[in-house]
Amino acid sequence: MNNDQYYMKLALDLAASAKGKTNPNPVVGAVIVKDGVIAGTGIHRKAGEPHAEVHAFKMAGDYAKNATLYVTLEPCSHYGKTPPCANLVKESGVRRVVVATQDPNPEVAGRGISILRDAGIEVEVGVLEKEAQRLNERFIHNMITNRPFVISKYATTLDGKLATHTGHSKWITGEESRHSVHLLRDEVDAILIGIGTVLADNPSLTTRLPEGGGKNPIRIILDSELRVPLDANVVQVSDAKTVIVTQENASVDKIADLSEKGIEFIIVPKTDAGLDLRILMEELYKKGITDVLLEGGSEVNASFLRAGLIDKYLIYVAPKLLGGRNSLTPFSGINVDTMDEAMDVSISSVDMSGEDICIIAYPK
Ligand code: AOF
Ligand code: ZN
Repeated sequence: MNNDQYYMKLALDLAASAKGKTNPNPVVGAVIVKDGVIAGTGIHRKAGEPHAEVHAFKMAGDYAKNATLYVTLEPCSHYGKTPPCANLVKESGVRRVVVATQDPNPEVAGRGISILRDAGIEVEVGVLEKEAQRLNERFIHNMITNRPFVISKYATTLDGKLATHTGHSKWITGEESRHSVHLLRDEVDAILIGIGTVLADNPSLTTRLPEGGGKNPIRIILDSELRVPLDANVVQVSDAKTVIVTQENASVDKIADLSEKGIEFIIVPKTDAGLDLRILMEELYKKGITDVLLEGGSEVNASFLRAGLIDKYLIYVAPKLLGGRNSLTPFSGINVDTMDEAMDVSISSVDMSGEDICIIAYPK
Protein backbone atom coordinates (compact mmCIF):
# COMPACT_ATOMS: atom_id res chain seq x y z
CA MET A 1 0.00 0.00 0.00
CA ASN A 2 1.55 3.34 -1.04
CA ASN A 3 1.14 6.63 0.88
CA ASP A 4 -1.84 7.81 -1.14
CA GLN A 5 -3.65 4.51 -0.60
CA TYR A 6 -2.80 4.57 3.10
CA TYR A 7 -4.33 8.00 3.72
CA MET A 8 -7.29 7.28 1.44
CA LYS A 9 -7.96 4.09 3.39
CA LEU A 10 -8.04 6.19 6.54
CA ALA A 11 -10.48 8.63 4.90
CA LEU A 12 -12.67 5.69 3.80
CA ASP A 13 -12.69 4.25 7.33
CA LEU A 14 -13.72 7.65 8.70
CA ALA A 15 -16.51 7.84 6.13
CA ALA A 16 -17.68 4.29 6.88
CA SER A 17 -18.22 5.16 10.53
CA ALA A 18 -21.20 7.30 9.46
CA LYS A 19 -22.83 4.64 7.28
CA GLY A 20 -26.61 4.83 7.52
CA LYS A 21 -26.48 8.17 9.35
CA THR A 22 -26.12 10.53 6.35
CA ASN A 23 -29.06 9.49 4.13
CA PRO A 24 -29.95 10.80 1.60
CA ASN A 25 -26.37 12.10 1.40
CA PRO A 26 -23.33 9.91 0.77
CA VAL A 27 -20.80 9.04 3.46
CA VAL A 28 -17.60 11.06 2.99
CA GLY A 29 -14.28 11.23 4.82
CA ALA A 30 -11.42 13.70 4.42
CA VAL A 31 -7.81 13.70 5.66
CA ILE A 32 -5.32 16.58 5.32
CA VAL A 33 -1.64 15.62 5.41
CA LYS A 34 1.23 18.10 5.77
CA ASP A 35 4.87 16.92 5.73
CA GLY A 36 3.85 13.36 6.59
CA VAL A 37 1.71 14.41 9.55
CA ILE A 38 -2.09 14.25 9.66
CA ALA A 39 -3.15 17.85 10.20
CA GLY A 40 -6.91 17.46 9.86
CA THR A 41 -9.63 14.85 9.58
CA GLY A 42 -13.31 15.22 8.82
CA ILE A 43 -16.45 13.16 8.45
CA HIS A 44 -19.79 14.13 6.96
CA ARG A 45 -21.99 13.14 9.87
CA LYS A 46 -25.53 14.01 8.84
CA ALA A 47 -27.41 15.53 5.89
CA GLY A 48 -27.75 19.27 6.39
CA GLU A 49 -24.56 19.43 8.47
CA PRO A 50 -21.12 20.51 7.15
CA HIS A 51 -19.35 18.32 4.62
CA ALA A 52 -16.27 16.26 5.53
CA GLU A 53 -13.85 18.82 4.03
CA VAL A 54 -15.23 21.63 6.23
CA HIS A 55 -14.42 19.74 9.43
CA ALA A 56 -10.98 18.72 8.15
CA PHE A 57 -9.96 22.30 7.19
CA LYS A 58 -11.24 23.66 10.48
CA MET A 59 -8.95 21.23 12.29
CA ALA A 60 -5.96 21.79 10.01
CA GLY A 61 -6.04 25.60 10.15
CA ASP A 62 -2.83 27.05 8.66
CA TYR A 63 -1.37 23.59 8.20
CA ALA A 64 -3.57 23.30 5.08
CA LYS A 65 -1.11 25.53 3.14
CA ASN A 66 0.76 23.37 0.61
CA ALA A 67 -0.73 20.23 2.16
CA THR A 68 -2.45 17.28 0.46
CA LEU A 69 -6.16 16.70 0.89
CA TYR A 70 -7.46 13.13 0.64
CA VAL A 71 -11.19 12.95 0.11
CA THR A 72 -13.34 9.89 -0.62
CA LEU A 73 -15.75 11.78 -2.92
CA GLU A 74 -15.13 14.63 -5.33
CA PRO A 75 -15.56 17.96 -3.47
CA CYS A 76 -18.97 19.40 -4.31
CA SER A 77 -19.40 22.39 -6.61
CA HIS A 78 -23.02 23.34 -5.89
CA TYR A 79 -25.04 25.17 -3.29
CA GLY A 80 -27.16 22.47 -1.59
CA LYS A 81 -27.97 22.69 2.09
CA THR A 82 -24.32 23.77 2.45
CA PRO A 83 -21.97 25.85 0.20
CA PRO A 84 -19.57 24.29 -2.37
CA CYS A 85 -16.55 22.50 -0.88
CA ALA A 86 -14.53 23.04 -4.08
CA ASN A 87 -14.40 26.79 -3.31
CA LEU A 88 -13.24 26.10 0.23
CA VAL A 89 -10.51 23.73 -1.04
CA LYS A 90 -9.42 26.32 -3.62
CA GLU A 91 -9.04 29.03 -0.98
CA SER A 92 -7.35 26.76 1.57
CA GLY A 93 -3.97 26.79 -0.16
CA VAL A 94 -3.64 23.00 -0.47
CA ARG A 95 -1.24 21.99 -3.23
CA ARG A 96 -2.63 18.58 -4.07
CA VAL A 97 -6.02 16.88 -3.85
CA VAL A 98 -6.47 13.11 -4.05
CA VAL A 99 -10.05 12.01 -4.77
CA ALA A 100 -11.24 8.40 -4.61
CA THR A 101 -14.18 8.80 -6.96
CA GLN A 102 -16.23 11.34 -8.85
CA ASP A 103 -19.56 12.53 -7.38
CA PRO A 104 -22.43 10.98 -9.43
CA ASN A 105 -24.77 13.77 -8.31
CA PRO A 106 -25.72 15.52 -11.60
CA GLU A 107 -25.26 18.85 -9.80
CA VAL A 108 -21.57 18.01 -9.31
CA ALA A 109 -20.44 15.25 -11.74
CA GLY A 110 -16.89 16.43 -12.40
CA ARG A 111 -17.45 20.16 -11.87
CA GLY A 112 -15.80 20.07 -8.44
CA ILE A 113 -12.66 18.52 -9.95
CA SER A 114 -12.64 21.11 -12.76
CA ILE A 115 -12.84 24.00 -10.29
CA LEU A 116 -9.75 22.68 -8.50
CA ARG A 117 -7.77 21.99 -11.67
CA ASP A 118 -8.65 25.42 -13.08
CA ALA A 119 -7.24 26.93 -9.88
CA GLY A 120 -3.91 25.19 -10.57
CA ILE A 121 -4.28 22.53 -7.89
CA GLU A 122 -2.88 19.09 -8.77
CA VAL A 123 -5.81 16.65 -8.65
CA GLU A 124 -5.58 12.88 -8.79
CA VAL A 125 -8.78 10.86 -9.14
CA GLY A 126 -9.24 7.10 -8.68
CA VAL A 127 -7.23 6.10 -5.59
CA LEU A 128 -9.11 3.16 -3.96
CA GLU A 129 -11.96 3.96 -6.32
CA LYS A 130 -13.63 0.53 -6.15
CA GLU A 131 -13.70 0.63 -2.35
CA ALA A 132 -15.11 4.17 -2.39
CA GLN A 133 -17.84 3.24 -4.86
CA ARG A 134 -18.79 0.17 -2.84
CA LEU A 135 -19.00 2.25 0.31
CA ASN A 136 -21.42 4.65 -1.40
CA GLU A 137 -23.23 2.00 -3.47
CA ARG A 138 -26.58 3.18 -2.11
CA PHE A 139 -25.96 6.85 -2.96
CA ILE A 140 -24.55 6.08 -6.41
CA HIS A 141 -27.55 3.86 -7.20
CA ASN A 142 -29.96 6.61 -6.03
CA MET A 143 -28.28 9.21 -8.24
CA ILE A 144 -28.28 6.98 -11.34
CA THR A 145 -31.75 5.40 -11.06
CA ASN A 146 -33.83 7.73 -8.84
CA ARG A 147 -34.88 4.61 -6.97
CA PRO A 148 -34.07 3.20 -3.53
CA PHE A 149 -31.24 0.65 -3.26
CA VAL A 150 -32.85 -2.74 -2.59
CA ILE A 151 -31.05 -5.34 -0.48
CA SER A 152 -32.52 -8.84 -0.41
CA LYS A 153 -31.57 -10.40 2.91
CA TYR A 154 -32.42 -13.96 3.78
CA ALA A 155 -31.24 -16.87 5.88
CA THR A 156 -31.27 -20.46 4.71
CA THR A 157 -30.06 -23.82 5.92
CA LEU A 158 -27.18 -25.59 4.23
CA ASP A 159 -29.80 -27.33 2.06
CA GLY A 160 -31.25 -23.98 0.97
CA LYS A 161 -34.45 -23.96 3.04
CA LEU A 162 -36.13 -20.93 4.64
CA ALA A 163 -38.23 -23.02 7.05
CA THR A 164 -39.18 -26.59 7.96
CA HIS A 165 -42.00 -28.34 6.08
CA THR A 166 -44.38 -27.12 8.82
CA GLY A 167 -43.25 -23.52 8.25
CA HIS A 168 -41.23 -23.24 11.47
CA SER A 169 -38.20 -20.97 11.10
CA LYS A 170 -37.17 -19.58 14.50
CA TRP A 171 -34.22 -19.58 14.35
CA ILE A 172 -32.21 -20.63 11.33
CA THR A 173 -29.10 -18.58 11.98
CA GLY A 174 -27.10 -18.07 15.16
CA GLU A 175 -26.99 -15.05 17.43
CA GLU A 176 -24.11 -13.30 15.67
CA SER A 177 -25.91 -13.26 12.30
CA ARG A 178 -29.14 -12.06 13.90
CA HIS A 179 -27.21 -9.27 15.59
CA SER A 180 -25.75 -8.19 12.21
CA VAL A 181 -29.27 -7.92 10.85
CA HIS A 182 -30.25 -5.53 13.62
CA LEU A 183 -27.14 -3.45 12.85
CA LEU A 184 -28.30 -3.31 9.24
CA ARG A 185 -31.86 -2.34 10.23
CA ASP A 186 -30.28 0.56 12.11
CA GLU A 187 -28.68 1.72 8.81
CA VAL A 188 -31.53 1.47 6.30
CA ASP A 189 -34.51 3.76 5.72
CA ALA A 190 -37.08 0.98 5.27
CA ILE A 191 -37.74 -2.76 5.70
CA LEU A 192 -40.18 -4.45 3.36
CA ILE A 193 -42.06 -7.74 3.79
CA GLY A 194 -45.14 -9.39 2.30
CA ILE A 195 -48.44 -10.04 4.07
CA GLY A 196 -47.57 -13.78 4.02
CA THR A 197 -44.68 -13.15 6.42
CA VAL A 198 -46.88 -10.95 8.65
CA LEU A 199 -49.48 -13.75 8.91
CA ALA A 200 -46.90 -16.53 9.39
CA ASP A 201 -44.41 -14.90 11.78
CA ASN A 202 -46.10 -11.76 13.15
CA PRO A 203 -42.76 -9.91 13.28
CA SER A 204 -42.44 -6.46 14.86
CA LEU A 205 -39.53 -5.49 12.52
CA THR A 206 -37.94 -3.12 14.98
CA THR A 207 -34.23 -2.62 15.60
CA ARG A 208 -33.04 -4.35 18.75
CA LEU A 209 -29.36 -3.89 19.53
CA PRO A 210 -27.93 -5.57 22.65
CA GLU A 211 -26.36 -2.24 23.62
CA GLY A 212 -29.76 -0.51 23.14
CA GLY A 213 -30.51 2.47 20.93
CA GLY A 214 -30.61 2.24 17.16
CA LYS A 215 -33.04 3.64 14.64
CA ASN A 216 -36.23 1.90 13.55
CA PRO A 217 -36.64 1.89 9.79
CA ILE A 218 -40.08 2.45 8.27
CA ARG A 219 -41.96 -0.86 7.93
CA ILE A 220 -43.45 -1.46 4.50
CA ILE A 221 -45.97 -4.28 4.05
CA LEU A 222 -47.16 -5.49 0.63
CA ASP A 223 -50.81 -6.37 1.15
CA SER A 224 -53.00 -6.13 -1.95
CA GLU A 225 -56.12 -7.59 -0.27
CA LEU A 226 -55.59 -5.84 3.09
CA ARG A 227 -55.42 -9.10 5.03
CA VAL A 228 -53.30 -7.59 7.82
CA PRO A 229 -54.96 -8.27 11.21
CA LEU A 230 -55.55 -5.19 13.39
CA ASP A 231 -53.71 -6.91 16.24
CA ALA A 232 -50.54 -7.70 14.17
CA ASN A 233 -47.30 -6.47 15.72
CA VAL A 234 -46.59 -4.22 12.72
CA VAL A 235 -49.87 -2.43 13.57
CA GLN A 236 -49.72 -2.57 17.38
CA VAL A 237 -46.00 -1.99 18.05
CA SER A 238 -45.86 1.73 17.41
CA ASP A 239 -42.08 2.27 17.78
CA ALA A 240 -41.76 2.42 13.99
CA LYS A 241 -43.94 3.88 11.26
CA THR A 242 -45.83 1.37 9.09
CA VAL A 243 -46.78 1.90 5.46
CA ILE A 244 -49.11 -0.61 3.78
CA VAL A 245 -48.91 -0.96 0.03
CA THR A 246 -52.19 -1.96 -1.55
CA GLN A 247 -54.33 -1.39 -4.67
CA GLU A 248 -57.26 0.88 -5.39
CA ASN A 249 -60.02 -1.70 -4.77
CA ALA A 250 -58.85 -2.26 -1.20
CA SER A 251 -61.57 -2.10 1.48
CA VAL A 252 -62.26 1.51 2.47
CA ASP A 253 -63.45 0.41 5.92
CA LYS A 254 -60.25 -1.51 6.60
CA ILE A 255 -58.17 1.47 5.44
CA ALA A 256 -60.12 3.68 7.87
CA ASP A 257 -59.55 1.24 10.78
CA LEU A 258 -55.83 0.98 10.06
CA SER A 259 -55.44 4.74 9.50
CA GLU A 260 -56.81 5.25 13.00
CA LYS A 261 -53.84 3.26 14.28
CA GLY A 262 -51.45 5.60 12.46
CA ILE A 263 -50.84 3.34 9.46
CA GLU A 264 -50.15 5.09 6.14
CA PHE A 265 -50.99 3.77 2.68
CA ILE A 266 -49.48 3.76 -0.77
CA ILE A 267 -51.83 2.74 -3.58
CA VAL A 268 -50.18 1.23 -6.66
CA PRO A 269 -51.67 -0.49 -9.73
CA LYS A 270 -52.04 -4.26 -9.62
CA THR A 271 -50.81 -6.20 -12.63
CA ASP A 272 -50.92 -9.94 -13.40
CA ALA A 273 -47.58 -10.19 -11.61
CA GLY A 274 -48.97 -8.52 -8.47
CA LEU A 275 -48.52 -4.98 -7.14
CA ASP A 276 -46.47 -2.82 -9.49
CA LEU A 277 -43.12 -2.72 -7.69
CA ARG A 278 -41.41 -0.31 -10.08
CA ILE A 279 -44.07 2.32 -9.42
CA LEU A 280 -43.80 1.56 -5.71
CA MET A 281 -40.03 2.11 -5.77
CA GLU A 282 -40.46 5.45 -7.54
CA GLU A 283 -43.06 6.52 -4.95
CA LEU A 284 -40.81 5.50 -2.06
CA TYR A 285 -37.86 7.42 -3.48
CA LYS A 286 -40.06 10.51 -3.85
CA LYS A 287 -40.91 10.13 -0.16
CA GLY A 288 -37.20 10.21 0.68
CA ILE A 289 -36.58 6.47 1.14
CA THR A 290 -33.10 5.76 -0.22
CA ASP A 291 -32.75 2.09 0.67
CA VAL A 292 -35.01 -0.85 1.35
CA LEU A 293 -34.14 -4.07 3.15
CA LEU A 294 -36.22 -6.99 1.86
CA GLU A 295 -36.77 -9.39 4.73
CA GLY A 296 -38.82 -12.05 2.93
CA GLY A 297 -40.48 -14.19 2.25
CA SER A 298 -40.01 -16.17 -0.87
CA GLU A 299 -42.93 -14.63 -2.81
CA VAL A 300 -41.79 -11.06 -2.17
CA ASN A 301 -38.22 -11.98 -3.03
CA ALA A 302 -39.41 -13.63 -6.24
CA SER A 303 -41.52 -10.60 -7.23
CA PHE A 304 -38.57 -8.25 -6.75
CA LEU A 305 -36.26 -10.58 -8.65
CA ARG A 306 -38.77 -10.87 -11.50
CA ALA A 307 -39.06 -7.07 -11.63
CA GLY A 308 -35.27 -6.75 -11.80
CA LEU A 309 -35.29 -4.66 -8.63
CA ILE A 310 -32.80 -6.46 -6.39
CA ASP A 311 -29.53 -4.54 -6.17
CA LYS A 312 -27.68 -6.63 -3.58
CA TYR A 313 -28.00 -10.01 -1.88
CA LEU A 314 -27.09 -10.56 1.74
CA ILE A 315 -27.33 -14.27 2.41
CA TYR A 316 -26.79 -16.13 5.66
CA VAL A 317 -26.34 -19.88 5.41
CA ALA A 318 -26.63 -21.85 8.64
CA PRO A 319 -24.93 -25.24 9.23
CA LYS A 320 -28.25 -27.09 9.50
CA LEU A 321 -30.19 -29.44 7.23
CA LEU A 322 -33.99 -29.55 7.06
CA GLY A 323 -35.04 -31.52 4.01
CA GLY A 324 -38.72 -31.27 3.13
CA ARG A 325 -39.75 -31.68 -0.50
CA ASN A 326 -42.05 -28.68 -0.41
CA SER A 327 -40.26 -26.54 2.16
CA LEU A 328 -39.83 -22.97 0.99
CA THR A 329 -36.62 -21.67 -0.55
CA PRO A 330 -35.77 -17.95 -0.90
CA PHE A 331 -37.22 -17.58 -4.41
CA SER A 332 -39.88 -20.32 -4.51
CA GLY A 333 -42.16 -18.03 -6.52
CA ILE A 334 -39.87 -18.24 -9.55
CA ASN A 335 -39.74 -21.22 -11.90
CA VAL A 336 -36.72 -21.62 -14.14
CA ASP A 337 -36.99 -24.42 -16.71
CA THR A 338 -33.42 -24.96 -17.83
CA MET A 339 -29.98 -24.02 -16.53
CA ASP A 340 -29.33 -21.54 -19.31
CA GLU A 341 -32.25 -19.47 -17.95
CA ALA A 342 -30.76 -19.31 -14.43
CA MET A 343 -30.27 -15.83 -13.05
CA ASP A 344 -26.56 -15.25 -12.54
CA VAL A 345 -25.17 -13.33 -9.60
CA SER A 346 -21.58 -12.50 -8.80
CA ILE A 347 -20.31 -13.26 -5.33
CA SER A 348 -18.46 -10.33 -3.80
CA SER A 349 -17.48 -11.78 -0.43
CA VAL A 350 -17.83 -14.89 1.73
CA ASP A 351 -17.24 -14.62 5.47
CA MET A 352 -18.02 -16.59 8.59
CA SER A 353 -20.64 -15.06 10.89
CA GLY A 354 -20.33 -17.10 14.07
CA GLU A 355 -21.04 -20.63 12.79
CA ASP A 356 -22.97 -19.36 9.75
CA ILE A 357 -21.65 -18.25 6.38
CA CYS A 358 -22.39 -14.70 5.23
CA ILE A 359 -22.38 -14.20 1.46
CA ILE A 360 -22.65 -10.83 -0.28
CA ALA A 361 -23.58 -11.00 -3.96
CA TYR A 362 -24.73 -8.63 -6.70
CA PRO A 363 -26.83 -9.22 -9.81
CA LYS A 364 -24.63 -9.71 -12.89
C1 AOF B 1 -18.65 16.75 -0.45
N1 AOF B 1 -18.35 16.42 0.84
O1 AOF B 1 -18.87 15.53 2.79
C2 AOF B 1 -20.46 15.41 1.08
C3 AOF B 1 -20.75 15.72 -0.28
O2 AOF B 1 -27.25 19.47 0.62
P1 AOF B 1 -25.75 19.43 0.77
O3 AOF B 1 -25.12 20.79 0.67
O4 AOF B 1 -25.29 18.67 1.99
O5 AOF B 1 -25.17 18.65 -0.51
C4 AOF B 1 -25.37 17.27 -0.65
C5 AOF B 1 -24.64 16.77 -1.86
O6 AOF B 1 -23.25 17.08 -1.73
C6 AOF B 1 -24.71 15.27 -2.02
O7 AOF B 1 -25.81 14.88 -2.82
C7 AOF B 1 -23.38 14.96 -2.72
O8 AOF B 1 -23.45 15.26 -4.09
C8 AOF B 1 -22.45 15.96 -2.06
N2 AOF B 1 -21.93 15.37 -0.82
N3 AOF B 1 -19.81 16.36 -1.01
O9 AOF B 1 -17.86 17.43 -1.10
C9 AOF B 1 -19.20 15.79 1.61
N4 AOF B 1 -21.38 14.79 1.86
ZN1 ZN C 1 -19.20 19.56 -0.18
